[in-house]
Amino acid sequence: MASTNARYVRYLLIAFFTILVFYFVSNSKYEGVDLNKGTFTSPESTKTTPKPPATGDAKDFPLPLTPNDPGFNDLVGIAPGPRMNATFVTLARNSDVWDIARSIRQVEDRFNRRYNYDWVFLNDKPFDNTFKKVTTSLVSGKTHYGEIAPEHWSFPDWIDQDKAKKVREDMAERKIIYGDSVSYRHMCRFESGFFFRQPLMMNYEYYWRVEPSIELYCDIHYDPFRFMVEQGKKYSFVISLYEYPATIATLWESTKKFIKNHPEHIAPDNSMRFLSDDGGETYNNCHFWSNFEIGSLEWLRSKQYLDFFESLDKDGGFFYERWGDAPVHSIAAGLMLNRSEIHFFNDIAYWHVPFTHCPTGEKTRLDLRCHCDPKENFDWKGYSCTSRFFEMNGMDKPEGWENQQD
Ligand SMILES: Nc1nc2c(ncn2[C@@H]2O[C@H](COP(=O)(O)OP(=O)(O)OP(=O)(O)O)[C@@H](O)[C@H]2O)c(=O)[nH]1
Ligand SMILES: [Mg+2]
Repeated sequence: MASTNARYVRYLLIAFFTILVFYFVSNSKYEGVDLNKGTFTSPESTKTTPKPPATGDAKDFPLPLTPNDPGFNDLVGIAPGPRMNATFVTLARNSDVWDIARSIRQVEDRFNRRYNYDWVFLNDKPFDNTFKKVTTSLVSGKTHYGEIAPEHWSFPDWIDQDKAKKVREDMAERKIIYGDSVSYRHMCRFESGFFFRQPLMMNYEYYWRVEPSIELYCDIHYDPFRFMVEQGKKYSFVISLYEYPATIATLWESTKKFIKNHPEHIAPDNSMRFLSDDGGETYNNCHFWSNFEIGSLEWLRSKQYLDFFESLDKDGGFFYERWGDAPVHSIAAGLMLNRSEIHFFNDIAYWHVPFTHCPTGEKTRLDLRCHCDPKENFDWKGYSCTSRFFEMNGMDKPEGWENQQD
């Protein structure tokens, strides 16, 4: 009798643990990971001082947006006030280490040394020790390193490989930039549909994308993440321009199909006028340049955005053409967000080869201690779409813009 009871108890325990294991496996797909465990610490790390926690109620520390606001000139030491649930994010290869080191240094010097936000690095291969050591030594917040799952960096099974290969050969002949590259296509698809649901990213609500070899030319006096949260912004940009039409020949057809299938996802006060000059019939190729982005991860993880990505992905243009993540994000933001949710950061001065955003207006540049050449500012030149953005939103262009048109 006693041994029968013991057997029942054993069966019950086994059943209980099996259910427990099954529960965790089936619920873990896009869950966050424990960041404390994931943090890389170099054996030679010199970071010994723990950072003082940022404290304070938002209302006690209003954002210093202009030189007249308290705290604007206080650029030394840890910034007071609350922090948002946000992270920097970089997709990179090990060979990008010195180029991303330059970018991190800029971001830290101009902003993050006072805010200490985390930084997530993602790669389709394991990061090597040099990459981790160098980047961890430069970032003032915690660093995390994620390896991308193969299904987020490969051809989906519905893609016809021969057709995709022919496209690459044809684009190579036509000398379309990155037209023959498979990895560039995986990169664009990953940035369009997967970076925001990597396990590490599930821990955060806002992201700031940083690429290798960028420059930041002005001090950032307030927390742009907090600005986004407090102002109800979901997506932001510093540079906008026209896409190379040969890379996205059918992207707008796919978009129109999506609009037809999902009218419920289209925002009532959308930015169609930024994207199209004929009420949505054709795409004018305007997009926000996505190598810089501060945005809401929750929005990218929303049903609206995921439905859009999945619809595009099924159409195959990431491989049958060379759809970039910039037009994909921009069309999504333009159609599925209200205009008030998209922000142009005039005060974040930025360079990614070959374009510069240098704030218009000498006073702004001096207040922000900028070191960019205003002649390089791309905003009002013919190939930029930023004028359209201003016009669509009825915004006044900053003083002096007329002198920067060519
Ligand atoms: N892990 C990984 N990262 C990549 C790969 N290709 C590109 N990236 C990263 O993806 C981002 C965009 O790639 P870039 O090569 O900068 O593309 P781009 O900005 O269109 O072109 P550039 O003008 O060359 O900068 C960068 O952060 C790269 O480091 C890849 O094959 N593997
Ligand atoms: Mg780049």
